[in-house]
Amino acid sequence: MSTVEVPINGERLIADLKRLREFGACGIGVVRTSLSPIDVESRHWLRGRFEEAGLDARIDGAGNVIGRSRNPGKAVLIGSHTDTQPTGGWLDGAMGVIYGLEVARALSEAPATKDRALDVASWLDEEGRFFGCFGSLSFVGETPAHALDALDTTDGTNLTLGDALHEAGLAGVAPERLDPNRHVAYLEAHIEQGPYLEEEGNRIGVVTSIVGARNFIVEFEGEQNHAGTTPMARRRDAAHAMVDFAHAVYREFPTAAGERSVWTIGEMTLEPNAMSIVPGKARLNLQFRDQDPTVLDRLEALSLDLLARANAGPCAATMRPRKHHSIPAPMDVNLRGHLERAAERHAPDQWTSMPSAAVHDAQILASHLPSAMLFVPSINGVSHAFEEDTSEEDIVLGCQVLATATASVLIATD
Ligand code: HGY
Ligand code: MN
Ligand code: MN
Repeated sequence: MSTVEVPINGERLIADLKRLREFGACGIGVVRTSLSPIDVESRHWLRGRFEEAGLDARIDGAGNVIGRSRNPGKAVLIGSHTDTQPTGGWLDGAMGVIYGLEVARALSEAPATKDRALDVASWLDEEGRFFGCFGSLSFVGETPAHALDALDTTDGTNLTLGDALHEAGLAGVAPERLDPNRHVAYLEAHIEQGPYLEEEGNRIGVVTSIVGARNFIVEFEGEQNHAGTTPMARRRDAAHAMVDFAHAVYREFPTAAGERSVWTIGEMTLEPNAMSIVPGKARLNLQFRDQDPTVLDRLEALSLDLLARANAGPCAATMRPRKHHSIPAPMDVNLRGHLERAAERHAPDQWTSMPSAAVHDAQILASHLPSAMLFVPSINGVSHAFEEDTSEEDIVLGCQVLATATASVLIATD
């Protein structure tokens, strides 16, 4: 393991993180959904910061902010995302991008690494306002064609991604692509977004594998009618059908689930959603995740079985896949070693290896490039909520571990 010193500047790191937080600040949280006006504004700011750090920076046709080192030779790529959930926290994604910026500066300031190449990226739409991981999928050449025209935003603004890119002035702008002759590794740092690091007294997590996640829209169609005059036996109540289906999911998924499977019904809507009207239509979003694709297949098969049972009732039920279905991805063992040694150096006995129960752009890159991730603790394990937070000490420590590991990976390319 290289023992080069690549000191980061913690104050500079925190200052940039807090400046980014101001784009879409909402109390202690952030609302900066991909390609919203404030997100576009933040991307131009970020591009400027990349340039000031000596990177050749641009916003590409997929909305990615890419900073490319001007140094020749093999490059490590560090990235994450700066778009947020409809009600998000200030660190989810943003921390990993600003880490990349700070590591690029630290490498350029250290004699042993000033001629090394580090590229930095903010991937568009990891959070799936439009699709999910759209920017990183574009970068690896897997742009999902139907994502551009889909009308299915998570924040109810109903705009297609194509229109949003056009409004951001990015229509026709060339996308950046992974360069297999240049990029040798991808590293991503992220908040854990869960409770384990904090509960176990660890300050760094080295990710072993990233979960796969699937989303389905399940729709129920009955008959809208009067809530008073329609006898119970004659109703085709879409709400009743949806609630029965949801109840069956919670009752039967444990029979098909793995040890760490999770499933969530995070969206439910009724039409016309009026107190004296029997709903004619209802729809829910069913999401489930696991590290094992065969478990995901089992849960999907069970969902279809529950759908068939719903169709035996008075309402018609349909189920269709929604947005990006992420594939479980093991992290590169060699890169994990660099992260583990750096963690032991800066946080001896306060680090652990662990799976990621959240989806990340790293699982997109992992199909094309050796990839690895590190986590820092989330206070109270909270994320995808305004209360999301991490101590400044842990934020700075995580960045130093990443800088040391990045230097070690770069030197190992000799
Ligand atoms: O949902 C996820 O796992 C990610 O934070 N988008
Ligand atoms: Mn994230
Ligand atoms: Mn997220």
